[in-house]
Amino acid sequence: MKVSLFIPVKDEIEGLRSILPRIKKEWIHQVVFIDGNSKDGSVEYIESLGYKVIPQSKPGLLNAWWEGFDASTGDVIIPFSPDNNSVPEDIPKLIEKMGEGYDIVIASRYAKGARSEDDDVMSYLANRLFTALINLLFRFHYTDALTMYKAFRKDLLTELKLEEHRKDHFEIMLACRAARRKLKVTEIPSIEPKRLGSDYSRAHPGKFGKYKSAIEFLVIIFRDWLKFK
Ligand SMILES: Nc1nc2c(ncn2[C@@H]2O[C@H](COP(=O)(O)OP(=O)(O)O)[C@@H](O)[C@H]2O)c(=O)[nH]1
Ligand SMILES: [Mg+2]
Repeated sequence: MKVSLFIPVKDEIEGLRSILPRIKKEWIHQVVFIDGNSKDGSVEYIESLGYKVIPQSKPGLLNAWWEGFDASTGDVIIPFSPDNNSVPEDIPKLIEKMGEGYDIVIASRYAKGARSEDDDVMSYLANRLFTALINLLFRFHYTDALTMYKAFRKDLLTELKLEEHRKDHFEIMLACRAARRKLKVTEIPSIEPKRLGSDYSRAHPGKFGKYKSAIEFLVIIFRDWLKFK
């Protein structure tokens, strides 16, 4: 089983310095870095460790995701946040579980024994409520449907027709569609430490960004509930 670790980066020098030395190259087949025009030395630091960095051609985190997936040559993809939200030591645990034949293994922040140290009240409630809504509508058993940190079979991108919706929020669609198809999904408990570095490289800065995402999430959930078979 070949594993591609996909890391989107936008000015994350502080997180990268803490995270990258802890990722063992023998765990994975490939690390794909997609850079959103970092200006804080992130790219230079990554390259100094012998990795290649791909500059993003279209702006925005979603484009970074798809450019990362397109560049991934593994059978399994693990999206990984370099801002300290994803714990590198859980990578081998995700891979081991995938080896047992799962389609998706989620690094859950809300499974027994896990927690998020990065949540505020709003993000905690949003994560729990959206996960509960997806479980209710699609009759599934997620504890964390929204986290980016997980391992999944790359073929799901075509099997679940995700490639046809490159402009839609990826995690929500993957969660809804995997649940609808009753795929083999499991979770491991994974602590989400606090984000390192500045807030401005966040994908959805400010309060308004979060409300906009929440509405987008609802639209996708109900669209897939009605239409995706
Ligand atoms: N390549 C790229 N990376 C981005 C962009 N926006 C955010 N990121 C990275 O995506 C990762 C996840 O974003 P973050 O805001 O922390 O997401 P959250 O933890 O889910 O709120 C961070 O490490 C950012 O550096 C972008 O436009 N391009
Ligand atoms: Mg983050």
